[in-house]
Amino acid sequence: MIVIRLALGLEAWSAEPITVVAALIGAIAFLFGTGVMSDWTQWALGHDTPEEHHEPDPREPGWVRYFNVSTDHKVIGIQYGITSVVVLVLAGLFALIFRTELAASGMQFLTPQLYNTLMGLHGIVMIASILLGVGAMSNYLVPLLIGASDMAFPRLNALAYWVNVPGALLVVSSLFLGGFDTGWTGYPPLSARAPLGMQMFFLGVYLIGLSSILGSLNLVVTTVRMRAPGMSWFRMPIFVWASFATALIGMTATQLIGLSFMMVMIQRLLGLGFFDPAKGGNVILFQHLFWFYSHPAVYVFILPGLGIISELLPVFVRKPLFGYKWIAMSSMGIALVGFLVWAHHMFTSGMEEYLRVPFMYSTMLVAVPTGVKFFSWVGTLWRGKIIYPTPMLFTLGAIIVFLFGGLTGPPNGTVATDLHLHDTYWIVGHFHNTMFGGFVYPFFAAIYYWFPKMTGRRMNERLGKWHFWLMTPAFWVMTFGQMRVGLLGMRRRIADYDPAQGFDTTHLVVTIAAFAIALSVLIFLINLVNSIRRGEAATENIWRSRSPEWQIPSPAPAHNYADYPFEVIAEPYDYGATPAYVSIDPAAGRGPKPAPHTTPSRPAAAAGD
Ligand code: HEM
Ligand SMILES: [Cu+2]
Repeated sequence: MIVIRLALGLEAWSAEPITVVAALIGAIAFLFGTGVMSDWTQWALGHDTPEEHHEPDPREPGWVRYFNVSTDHKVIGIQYGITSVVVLVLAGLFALIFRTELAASGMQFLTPQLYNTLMGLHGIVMIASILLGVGAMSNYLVPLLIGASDMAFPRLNALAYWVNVPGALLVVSSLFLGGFDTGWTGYPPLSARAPLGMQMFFLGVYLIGLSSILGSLNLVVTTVRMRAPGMSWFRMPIFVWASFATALIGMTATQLIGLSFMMVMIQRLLGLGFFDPAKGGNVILFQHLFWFYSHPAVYVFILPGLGIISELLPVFVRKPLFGYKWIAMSSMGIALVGFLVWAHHMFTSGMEEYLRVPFMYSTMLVAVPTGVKFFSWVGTLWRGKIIYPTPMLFTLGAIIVFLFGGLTGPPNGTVATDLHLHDTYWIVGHFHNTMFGGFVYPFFAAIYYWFPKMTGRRMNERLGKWHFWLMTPAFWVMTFGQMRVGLLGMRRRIADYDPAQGFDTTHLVVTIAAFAIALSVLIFLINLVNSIRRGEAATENIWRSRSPEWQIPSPAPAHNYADYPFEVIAEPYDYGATPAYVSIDPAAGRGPKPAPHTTPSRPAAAAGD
């Protein structure tokens, strides 16, 4: 880099390139230090690298596994999950700080620069939390759901997780290196001259994106290659379809945001002019690259969540999933259409007029596959025997919240209305609706639902219900408040507003609601920690689900189904039908497998009711 800088007539070194290179070296050193890379280096040097994947050491306390590099997809899934929750809390704290600043007009205790940094950090750290949460669900669940013993590339899986750690640290370190005032989008020209924190933000997000690409590749190969006998494409539990569609997006779109961020980094490091009009660059190019990822990325956030909804509904309604194939195809449809709509974020950016109309129509097209999902959910609920444990509450909550997120979308995708709504708090209300409905609610549902699988213990139902019934009304107050001030003209991404506009009361109410959500999450955390240690034992199939992961003991053994005969013999959601979905004989247990002729027809393990 010194050579290039000298060739371009710049000073050989200055603080910024030194810090960036040091941060990069630090991140790589971290990966070597933790041992993520040792297998890879061994292999590159021509040594044997047997796969380290064994039963946990009984002498170690259980939690130690989760702080070490492991290649077991279940451990990695839980690592992703814990990190996601930690990061969610951090991002939530950022929100509470700047939300308090907004509670009244006039600047109280933040500077505009710090406000913007916290707001941008809240946004990007929440997004990181979602990506980690998606990683948690797909890593933990997909191999279990398709009857595989692990992911296709276990070491790559570990690498994909551990790259996130330096990534997240770098993003947060930007707070101490001058911050960045661009929000989470990092648009130039502002980002080309923001303080050094900007570079740490770019580098950190870059690493997180790398993780997402690696994880997606692994997931696609796992789904295509690792399915158990009898697990045809249309017999896969529906969450697998959702993750597969998500992984296709992650694998093909993430490069674009990586590229756009890298170009700004290089522009800053080497004085090039990609996005600098004075040097012949083009700022709109950044927006195209950025949104070509970032729009499909919203489906990376919500498709797995919608998959969780479709996965859990049949269990608590005791009915088949209505229109299974349609739901599977709708995930693929959403993934596909998601690529055709990115420019709806740029209606006000000064792009060519004639481009607006096709982008408006393609945006509206997303409603078709999404509508299919709603019909199927309603069809599944129709005349079901519904029960309401905590995961079901969160599932139903997700449907209603996401419905509202969906209904507030078309006004933003329509050019005429978007010209008014763009960059107002209406948008903030809209996307919090989609994010909570598409990710936050389903993620909580998934945690409550699979917690017994992961730990062999139950979470406390009473606290779970407190969590739900406190979070839900507070959430509605918060987003309605945001939309209201938005419609009245409140700009987003600003630290202050004019008291004459009459927003003060609504903003105060929104802040109070935000604290109530935080309180509900606190209840959840207490429940989580308590249940890990003292929860009621739940080793068997407590939800009476048909799906395969519940037919083996909890927590699942190290190699999932290695000790159990596994074959898919029926449809996944036929509650009410007699044959089990997979033929697993729990009684076969460890030890030698029974000879096939001694068990001509295995007893149905959990044949619905
Ligand atoms: C207690 C809960 C939350 C509160 C009070 C809250 C509040 C806010 C506020 C006030 C903004 C600033 C908007 C602006 O000035 O433009 C914001 C931005 C943002 N929030 Fe949240 N939020 C919460 C939870 C979440 C969650 C759970 C997610 C994602 C799953 C999320 C994602 C985002 C994103 C991506 C932005 C960036 C907006 C931008 O770039 O302008 N937030 N949030
Ligand atoms: Cu979009």
